[in-house]
Amino acid sequence: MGSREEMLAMLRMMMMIRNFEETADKLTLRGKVSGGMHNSSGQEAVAVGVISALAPDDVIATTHRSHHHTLAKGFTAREVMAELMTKATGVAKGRGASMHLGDVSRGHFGGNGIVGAGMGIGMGAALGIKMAGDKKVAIGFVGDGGMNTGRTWEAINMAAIWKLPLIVVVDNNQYAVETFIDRVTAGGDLAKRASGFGLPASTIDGQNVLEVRDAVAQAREYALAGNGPTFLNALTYRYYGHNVGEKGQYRTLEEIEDWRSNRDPIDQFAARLFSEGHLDQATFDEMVASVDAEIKDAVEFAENSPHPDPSEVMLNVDSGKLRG
Ligand SMILES: Cc1ncc(C[n+]2csc(CCOP(=O)(O)OP(=O)(O)O)c2C)c(N)n1
Ligand SMILES: [Mg+2]
Repeated sequence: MGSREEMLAMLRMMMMIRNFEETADKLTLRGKVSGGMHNSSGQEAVAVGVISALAPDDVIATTHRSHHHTLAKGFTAREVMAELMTKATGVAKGRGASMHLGDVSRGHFGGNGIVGAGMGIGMGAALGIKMAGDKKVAIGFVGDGGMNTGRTWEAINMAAIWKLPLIVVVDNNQYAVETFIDRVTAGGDLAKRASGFGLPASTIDGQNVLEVRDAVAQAREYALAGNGPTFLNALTYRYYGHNVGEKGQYRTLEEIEDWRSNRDPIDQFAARLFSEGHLDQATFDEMVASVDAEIKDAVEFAENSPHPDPSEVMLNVDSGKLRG
């Protein structure tokens, strides 16, 4: 399972992401976050499970819904919140906002507004890793909606035929805006579809952080041994609408309540840590308070930060080094 410290750090990270998202959601409704955002509440175990199986040098490329991946990758709540408010202290110096969090120099190849494109960039990063002879892997996150776009499968085909160190992670929250996955996915089983490309492919419980971590750890070993990519379809659920302000009337309240009450990734992991004696009430209460303080501090930091100087807007735009 891992050390107690590792387990508590994973739980705290999931709690921090949840608090960040619910806070950012409210700030968006109040007009403080520029251009809206996609809330990842409910999907924390996918992000935290994946990233906790990685080494710091491993890289990720992601989607329009990427706050959870970015925070789990080690970007601070301060710099992510500041980016949401397009402030100069943000992850991308205030040029990217919610959908373009990233910093190549820190192993984050960006969020992406084009469905499926982030995973293609992950494949490119994996090709770069292989050409350089580096011992690391790339994660290509993609949504279930991105499973029905052509570029996804072009990238998977190339990764498979060239044995690239790519791990495809489907952050499968089962909806692409208002469309339930079963209505648009021929053949039904995404892992079966991927296995047609000759790579290991499976569906995992995206609400179980340890199951996600172990599957990625195995895929990572497989890639580092030169065997090529793995495809992981992580089944999860988003609690809110597609983006802030969208009401999500295409889902029943019973369905949302069932996932929240019975399959919440944080509740399930905390319950397990309590029952196995790794967590006590005082430690848990301290974690709640420290996460709360961290997010309040992040909001204050972001609100008090300046917007970028317009004269710097084109600086380093083509170098992939926004902090340069
Ligand atoms: C190529 C392309 N087509 C359509 C859109 C519009 N669009 C934005 S998000 C989205 C749904 C994506 O669903 P999914 O991949 O499941 O990700 P989720 O929002 O559930 O995280 C669509 C169709 C887009 N941004 N890019
Ligand atoms: Mg989806």
